[in-house]
Amino acid sequence: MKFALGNRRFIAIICLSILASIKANAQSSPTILVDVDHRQAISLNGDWHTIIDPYFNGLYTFHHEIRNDGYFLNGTQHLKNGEPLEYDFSKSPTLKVPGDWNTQRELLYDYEGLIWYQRDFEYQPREHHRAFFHIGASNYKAILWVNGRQVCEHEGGFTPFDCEVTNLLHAGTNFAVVAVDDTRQADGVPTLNTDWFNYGGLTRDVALVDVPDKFIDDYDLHLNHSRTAVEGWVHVQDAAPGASVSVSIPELKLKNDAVVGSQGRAEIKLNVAGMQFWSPEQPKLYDVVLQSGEDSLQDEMGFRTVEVSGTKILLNGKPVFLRGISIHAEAPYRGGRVTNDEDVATLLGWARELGCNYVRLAHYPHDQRMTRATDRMGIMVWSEIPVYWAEHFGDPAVLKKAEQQLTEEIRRDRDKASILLWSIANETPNTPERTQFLKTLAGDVRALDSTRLVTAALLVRTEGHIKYVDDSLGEALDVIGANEYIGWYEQNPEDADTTVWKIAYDKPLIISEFGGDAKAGLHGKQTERWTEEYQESIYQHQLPMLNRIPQLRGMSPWILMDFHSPRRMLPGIQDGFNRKGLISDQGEKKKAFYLLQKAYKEERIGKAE
Ligand code: GCB
Repeated sequence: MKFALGNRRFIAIICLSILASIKANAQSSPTILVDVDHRQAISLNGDWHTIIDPYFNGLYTFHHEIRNDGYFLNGTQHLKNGEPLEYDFSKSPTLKVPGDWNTQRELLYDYEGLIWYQRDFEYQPREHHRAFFHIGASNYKAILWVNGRQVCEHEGGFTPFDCEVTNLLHAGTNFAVVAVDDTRQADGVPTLNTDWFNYGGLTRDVALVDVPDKFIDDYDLHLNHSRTAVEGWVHVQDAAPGASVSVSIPELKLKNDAVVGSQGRAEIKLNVAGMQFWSPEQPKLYDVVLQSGEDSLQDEMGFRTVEVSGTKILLNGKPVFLRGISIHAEAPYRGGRVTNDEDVATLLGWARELGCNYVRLAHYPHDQRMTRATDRMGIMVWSEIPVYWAEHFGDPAVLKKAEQQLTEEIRRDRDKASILLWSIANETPNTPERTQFLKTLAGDVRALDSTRLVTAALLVRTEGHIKYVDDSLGEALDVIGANEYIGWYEQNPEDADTTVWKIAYDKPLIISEFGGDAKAGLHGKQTERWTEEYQESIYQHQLPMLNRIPQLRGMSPWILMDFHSPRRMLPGIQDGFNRKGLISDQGEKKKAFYLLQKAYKEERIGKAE
């Protein structure tokens, strides 16, 4: 026995150095391919074999040293040292991808930890083509191996990443293994505590994407400020300076031929006389064709301008008021993460029915299906990264993680006309470190996308009947977002009647949250908490108060639909749900839904200027 242990330790030490060399050879940093869903690809959605591994046995030896013979090898025989193999993917149960694991197996409902995913796939290499493994989102950390070789690692649960696997694939059957770990991290983004459920797994589409040797990996095409031209650039990976790029909009018979400069980018300018600009009233999208050498991409895009003038938000030069609602990426009726077009259609259909022209996609980037749908439907969007509550703002590593997620979000969605606002945080404490951290992010947004507005949902300070919006971050924002809960976490609903707002910034204000819980079907007096009547009374008193704020340019009450949250445990009422939805998770509309609907439809709420 002693010998056996010693032997195993020795093997582990060798393994460690082998793993380090494998890493050095094979591991690449993930990148992001734009428009993956319009590229030639093999979908890897469907059933994946899975192993639940709370002790991380597939990664570490019994002395917690890194294994080189871990589950990622997808072994089928005894290990070389004679040890029996104690796992077998082919006999292990499956989980559906895309999907969170929590709602697929009862046993996994509250599981937080590591789960291994494995599947085989067929592949035929093509000469002068490259293959990228695309993961739409995996919450929270993921490591990918292909044919037993480690490819890349990724952290962050709501943004896509792509890892090149060209040299790791062969003709015929290949296999992929992904280790997904959703353990909450104090230094993660988000951090340990959130008011939403930590759904783990490969929650969005997975695919093997085929691109030519030199391919378009990024672009920024937007309407210029004077609305006379579509401008920007196209980046071609590995293109030689002088390589040609063209961008065309066939419907308008527009085409621009350009050449790649020293940065791998071709500058684009298309004069756009006769273009119909994207707006909620007419969400016109054009087919845009991008071409360079062997590579060509076609996508639908809308073009519009958005800017701030004093306290106004201007869309295509005209003032707009954002009649909105906040939405979590949780599937109606069945719960779990949004994974398909039907979930998206239900949620956005309800927002439409409510009379919204705007949604706040809280508190993290949603599935791209959502932003493609808002583009088509003409619903304006606030998109957010999960910098939420008390992050470790003094830690430069946390800043890096937030910057990475922001970059991934913006690169994925920079071509979506419906997104007007990038939000960099929600309800963070007003400290110097926090402000420094978020000012850096605001600068990053402007460097990545100078055509949109930067916002954040700030906390509001209360003194008696006065509400102050004076968080020092306001300076760095284009649009001020503010959350308040008069009648729920503070005061009574009718205190809104006498509330006075003092806003330290001469900028547009969006009330990014207000509301209160109600259990659908629970009725009583307006003064009884948890009833539909109490929630309705919050809305009744809020709307006139909000209408008295001259610089109010939008609102997104909290929230469209009840959603799972481990913080909400009141038996018989909450039962694990935040019940601030205007609609229950089973689609029942509460009284407050109809009240807000009436106000929105009659345009009794909000002024654009
Ligand atoms: C907030 C948070 C949101 C919560 C909500 C609530 O201020 O931004 O994530 O879910 O309040 O219901 O308490």
